[in-house]
Amino acid sequence: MIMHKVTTLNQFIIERQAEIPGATGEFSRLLHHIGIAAKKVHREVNKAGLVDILGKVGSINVQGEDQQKLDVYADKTFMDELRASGECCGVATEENQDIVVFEEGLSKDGKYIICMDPLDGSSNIDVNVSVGTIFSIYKRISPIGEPLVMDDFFQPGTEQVAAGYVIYGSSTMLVYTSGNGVNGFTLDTSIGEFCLSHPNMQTPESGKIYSINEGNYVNFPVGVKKFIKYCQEKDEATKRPYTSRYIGSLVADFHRNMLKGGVFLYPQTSSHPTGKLRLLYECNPMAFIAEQSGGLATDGERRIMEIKPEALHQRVPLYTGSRNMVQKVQEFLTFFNNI
Ligand code: AHM
Ligand code: MG
Repeated sequence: MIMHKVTTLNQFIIERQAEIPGATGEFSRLLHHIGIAAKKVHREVNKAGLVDILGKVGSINVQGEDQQKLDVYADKTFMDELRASGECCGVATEENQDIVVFEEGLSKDGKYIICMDPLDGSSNIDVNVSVGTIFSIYKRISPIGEPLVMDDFFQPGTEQVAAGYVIYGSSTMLVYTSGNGVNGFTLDTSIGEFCLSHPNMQTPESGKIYSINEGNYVNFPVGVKKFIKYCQEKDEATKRPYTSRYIGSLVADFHRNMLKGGVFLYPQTSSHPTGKLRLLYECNPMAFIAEQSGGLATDGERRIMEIKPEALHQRVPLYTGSRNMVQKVQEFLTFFNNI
């Protein structure tokens, strides 16, 4: 029998602790608790199809508890685990209008804050399509022991200590970076552990996939329209036409492009004049991962991670993926002046 050495997420983060400047066991504990929450959400997401058998949202389950919507469940689960870690003193999530401050116990002295989208693309659950969790970790800048301030959450993405996502797909994976490359862990459900399956992930420099919701075509900036036509033209040297792939679940579209090479575009549209995706919960963490795997992420003008946030739920356009493809989008946008 061949025995493979398996590295679990917990082993890995303890071994890599030294990579984070000034990090002690606190950061490892935080990631450990994120891993636990991800496993709990995985379990519930996988039961989603049984909802008609077990009872619908809003009904009472056999234990007499109210059934929760999965995005509410994910939000509460991550919140509880982050609070339990004792290392995180406040959280901003897509589910909450305002920041949530942990004021009791050990947590109030935690040195990290988290921005996260607990269950991105949750409308896809009803049709059995992959969804994800996206998170971003910062060190607070206000002094420990004093109340958190909004500026703790309004740090540019360049200040991220770590970022990651969990994809609940045909298997569940946790992918994260702490600024020294990107590593992916697949959940082995037989032992209940995330195991290192994709060490040092690299985005191909170029790819053949473009991902965009073309239903919004008429409202796209001219540069994006021209880029789409460029993708569709035949050209042997650049292996065009490219292939269009759009799941409508950011984590799934991003993950596929990262593995295969490609570009993801969410420009401004008439219904979302500054773009749909949120800077704090979606764009910054994905940008950190994109760059750490050799790719790029811009809003068409600026590097995503250099944008100074001005509001918790701020939305920005997002162009991310393989370096050469993002640069090409950028060329089109600049040439056509982002109109
Ligand atoms: P959500 O945070 O409300 O779930 O929306 C975010 C999702 C992303 O996962 C995805 O990339 C995008 O919305 C798809 O939007 P659209 O349906 O407009 O193409
Ligand atoms: Mg979202």
